[in-house]
Amino acid sequence: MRSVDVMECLRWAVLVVWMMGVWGVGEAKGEEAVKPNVIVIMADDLGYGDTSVYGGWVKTPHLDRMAKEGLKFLDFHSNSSVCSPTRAAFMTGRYQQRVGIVDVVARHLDTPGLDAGELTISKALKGAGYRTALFGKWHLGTKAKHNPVKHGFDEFRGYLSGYIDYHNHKRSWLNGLKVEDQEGYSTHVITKNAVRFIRENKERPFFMFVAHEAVHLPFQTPADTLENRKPIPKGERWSRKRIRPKYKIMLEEMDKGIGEIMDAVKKHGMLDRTFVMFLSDNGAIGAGSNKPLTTCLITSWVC
Ligand SMILES: [Ca+2]
Repeated sequence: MRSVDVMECLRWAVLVVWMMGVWGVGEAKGEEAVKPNVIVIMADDLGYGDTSVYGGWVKTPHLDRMAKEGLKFLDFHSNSSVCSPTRAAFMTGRYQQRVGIVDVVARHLDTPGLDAGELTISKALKGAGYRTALFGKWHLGTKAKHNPVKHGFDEFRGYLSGYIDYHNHKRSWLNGLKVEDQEGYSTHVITKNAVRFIRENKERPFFMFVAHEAVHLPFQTPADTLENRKPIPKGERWSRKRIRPKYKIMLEEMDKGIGEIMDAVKKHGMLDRTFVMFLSDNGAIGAGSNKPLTTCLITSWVC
């Protein structure tokens, strides 16, 4: 692919995904100047009013730093109020209805996955010589024909469904097409994969989609291992008092991971040739805050 086409791909992606910050955009010398690395970090169900970037109730120093040193967007609109359509639009650069993903991909909704014939940003960048990877959530189909490796990702470590247990994912964590678990708290596992991928690809352009599980339910912190869990008293499962402190820790853990990713970019000398973008796929539910917007996940009413 010609260099001008590479930039077209990037512009296409930027228009779709930029929401909270861009950091590390600059000029580089030689061939790398026209093939910058692209890292897209997507939170799941994070509210507009959750992070300190937007004056929210949880301190997120690493996101704050991204915004301070990069750009903060105040009028970005996600493509949908639920997971799969937003991801379909991001991956293809098209309205989600045009690729048949009008609702979350779920068995009971009889929704299809993303057809392997669609042109995706990962395919386009792979065709341009990029190494491509997805770590974390896919939610665009559970069949092999819908798998990220069929959509231009050289590497996929993560899960195909809407969410998993943060600690127990033996049956749902994949390496490409195969079930192959990586033990640990999913937010940490996703970050470790991302940092490792940056290290392994420091000599070549890459596109990495870091699709975090955080802060989607179930509300589980690193301390909520299987061994540590206690029965939840009746009526408290959705108690804001119970889940809000957990949500806060989940967001803080993701923010720490973003700091580790940024540190890796810096450590390997990529600051001047790496786009890093952060966004949420839609708004928050009960535990989070969407202020000053009204309503939440699942609804499209924003004023
Ligand atoms: Ca979501």
